[in-house]
Amino acid sequence: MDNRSIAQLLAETADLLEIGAGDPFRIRSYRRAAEAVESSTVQLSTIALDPKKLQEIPGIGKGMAANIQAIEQTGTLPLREELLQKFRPTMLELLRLPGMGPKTVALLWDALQVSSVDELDAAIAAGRLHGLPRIGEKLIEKLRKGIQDYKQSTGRFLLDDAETAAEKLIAYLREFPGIDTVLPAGSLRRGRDTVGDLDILATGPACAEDKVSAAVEYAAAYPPAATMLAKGQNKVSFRLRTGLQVDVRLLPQSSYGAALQYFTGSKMHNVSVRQRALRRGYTLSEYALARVEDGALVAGATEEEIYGALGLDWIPPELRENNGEIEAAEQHRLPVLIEERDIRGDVHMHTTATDGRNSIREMAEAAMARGYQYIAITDHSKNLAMTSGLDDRRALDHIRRIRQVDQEMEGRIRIFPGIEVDILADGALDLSDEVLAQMDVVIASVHSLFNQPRQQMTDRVLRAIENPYVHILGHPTGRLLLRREPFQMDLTAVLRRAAKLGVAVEHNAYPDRLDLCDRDLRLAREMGCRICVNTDSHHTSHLSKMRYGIRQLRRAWLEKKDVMNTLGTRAFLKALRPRTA
Ligand code: DGT
Ligand code: CA
Ligand code: CA
Ligand code: ZN
Repeated sequence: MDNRSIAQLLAETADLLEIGAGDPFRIRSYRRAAEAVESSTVQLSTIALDPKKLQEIPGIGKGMAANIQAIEQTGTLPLREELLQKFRPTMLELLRLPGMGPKTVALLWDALQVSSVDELDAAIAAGRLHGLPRIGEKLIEKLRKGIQDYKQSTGRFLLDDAETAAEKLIAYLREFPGIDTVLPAGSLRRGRDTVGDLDILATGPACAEDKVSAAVEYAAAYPPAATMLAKGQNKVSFRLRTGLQVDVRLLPQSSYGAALQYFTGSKMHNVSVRQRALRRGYTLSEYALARVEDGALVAGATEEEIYGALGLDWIPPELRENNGEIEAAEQHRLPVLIEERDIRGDVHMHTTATDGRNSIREMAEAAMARGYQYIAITDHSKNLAMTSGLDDRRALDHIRRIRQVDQEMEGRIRIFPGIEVDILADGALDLSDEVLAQMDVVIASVHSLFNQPRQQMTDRVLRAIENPYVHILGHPTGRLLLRREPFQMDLTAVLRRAAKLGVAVEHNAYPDRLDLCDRDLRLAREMGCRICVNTDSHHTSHLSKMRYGIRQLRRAWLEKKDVMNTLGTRAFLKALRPRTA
């Protein structure tokens, strides 16, 4: 275990002791040890088996050395576990609120039995904190604000962060003998653009009802788990250090499909499926699909069986939002959703000419490794000064360099010269038409003045796409997930005009953007827009973020034929807005 984690366990133990009004001397010794460990330059795990060496660290005595050894061996501290049994694990979260110390936590527990952030939120809302000793109006206000911030910061997570966290945990769970299948359910499985918490489902012989407790213990010992929230018969919930909550469920093979169906959601989809089951004389639960009259099991081990027994085709998780997928599954007309392997090229990426990290050639080679037939290099224009964006002259030089590398590739991959040209305040473009005319792929994007009034922004973007050299409208709403709302704009008007002009709209697959969102993508298709999915890579490693974009396209019901860059090189070029000039 790393020093920071050891220090955190010691500090938490000190906090818990203080909540329990423990011996001040003892409390201080834990705090001092936590600080010593945190600031130690020696990796404690390398000397944990040598008590003498541990005691050489100032602030660590004999008893504390034994504690650190226990942490290394078991991943926790007996005293901490004991105290967590006595109080509640969620109390440690309360302590993270500004203005909250162990004494206040103890007071709230004694007076109101409040032991979690949610309970505190409710108690404040009900005015139950008024009149408690040492709790004034100012502190209550501070806590209210702190709860808000806390909920926001632990609110939702980007899809790629959630997926990475899930993959690590899944790999860990699979190492346990007798666990063979581990899948994410919930919003991550449905590919939502952000994820609230992880719902992980595991099965295998070790998850059988009479054996499951060992697997539960193993899941609960997941080293990155920072706060244990609940531990049940076949379920463990904890929070990772990032604040991301994880629910792990261990299920017998016979009900794995039912659980996967239930915990994949969405809630609204499940409500519809359950009603359908009832109309057919079945009950559907997280354990099984069963007959109402005698409780006989109908299906449970796989999702296919369950949907099949209800007269439905299996529904891809991305569609399970109660948006018509059940009717479509009944009539066998679910779309054949686009897949990552359908993509033939990526036409939005940056290089060292502006704010990218790799050269033209490096980007091309990375794209070849992904099996692409073509890419476009689309660096920034001069209005984005902090990226050292290109002016007309540098843009022309860049075109020459791109064509040069394209030739050197000898047809193994095509590299199109392009640009991501800024849409200026009034809708004019940041480079001259003469230069734009020489680019094979022109993406126009808004990167500034996001707060213009709705009509002004609409006019601005409409004017930009009227420019005959624009092929693609880049990240059309400017949203940054968890950071910036989409800007105000009449998107329907923009999409209508784009469809008419033959300007494609981008789905920007970079996980901070995922712009257009799933709902707007569906609208764009309905309005007849061409759609192009790009990564906006600033590094060769970003090309693989394509998969997050594909998830959004699937959520928008899109098929291969709906997306331009599933076309081969020549067909793709032909599908770009024709140049009339
Ligand atoms: P999230 O975590 O906010 O990104 O979204 P989900 O969809 O992962 O929601 P979550 O974690 O609360 O629950 C996971 C799934 O479990 C949810 O999609 C459907 C199912 N589920 C949970 N609670 C309920 C419930 O009260 N009723 C029904 N029908 N399903 C539920
Ligand atoms: Ca979830
Ligand atoms: Ca959950
Ligand atoms: Zn951009």
